Amino acid sequence: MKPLALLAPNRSNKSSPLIMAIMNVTPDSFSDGGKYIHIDTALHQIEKMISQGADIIDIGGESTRPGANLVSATEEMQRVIPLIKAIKQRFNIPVSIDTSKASVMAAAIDAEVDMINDVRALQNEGALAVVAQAALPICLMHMQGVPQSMQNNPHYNDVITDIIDFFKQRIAACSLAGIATERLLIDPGFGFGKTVQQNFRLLAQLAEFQSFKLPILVGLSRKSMIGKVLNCEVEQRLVGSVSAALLAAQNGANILRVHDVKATVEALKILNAMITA
Ligand code: 7PJ
Repeated sequence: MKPLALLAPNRSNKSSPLIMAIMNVTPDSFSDGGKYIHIDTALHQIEKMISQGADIIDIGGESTRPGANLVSATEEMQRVIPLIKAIKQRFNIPVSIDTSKASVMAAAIDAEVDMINDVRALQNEGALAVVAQAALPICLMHMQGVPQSMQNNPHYNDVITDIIDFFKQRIAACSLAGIATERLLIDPGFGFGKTVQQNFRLLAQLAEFQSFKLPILVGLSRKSMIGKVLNCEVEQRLVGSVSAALLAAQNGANILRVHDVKATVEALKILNAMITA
């Protein structure tokens, strides 16, 4: 297995970002809702993404798109835990669990997940304690508000400094709970309570988050900030997504969370060819 030491903060910025491939097992995901709820279909897609160059598979069982329905812990577990086990059995690739629920995190840890990806940055009840008991990397993502209403009227004094302040607070909370800072990754949370302009400002100034000396993860793939600029639906956002991923890579992203692995890997090869020349 590729060690998650790959995520270590001392990876040079010039080395290519890792590809985190998205596997949503939700009936209502915004871009591939319902496509992968059957385990065999999901495993087939995962095998394909691995062959295309995915470094990590991110499994999500709760849709966090704007206005999405809430899902119970039991249902979320039924969606994700068998799949995590099946991937660990068949493939040699780190698996990340995209969840905010402490009980789902605990079950995923039992199923030998390699990383936790929390869009609520361990603010849900019990999450800090569960993660403190494990020794895995954990991604803290910024979100303003809650998915049901986060896009209604996002407001910041300054989107960059407000999010930097949020990370300072969450890193301190983790530290207090016994989670070593070296285990943390940060993600500004594109599309989570941000206007299109705020999202693009985050992309332009992504390098400011390097001040934490933690790996930076970004998810831009097929998001509405791309659809708004291109005026296109979710299935027409490939070129926009890859372009945005490339800009993020140039601006300091260490992990790119994407749907389209092959296209993103090819784009990164071009960037790398330029950098190494
Ligand atoms: C993100 C995520 C993201 C991290 C989702 C979607 C919505 N986790 N989970 N960052 N987005 N870390 O894929 O559009 O941006 S779900």
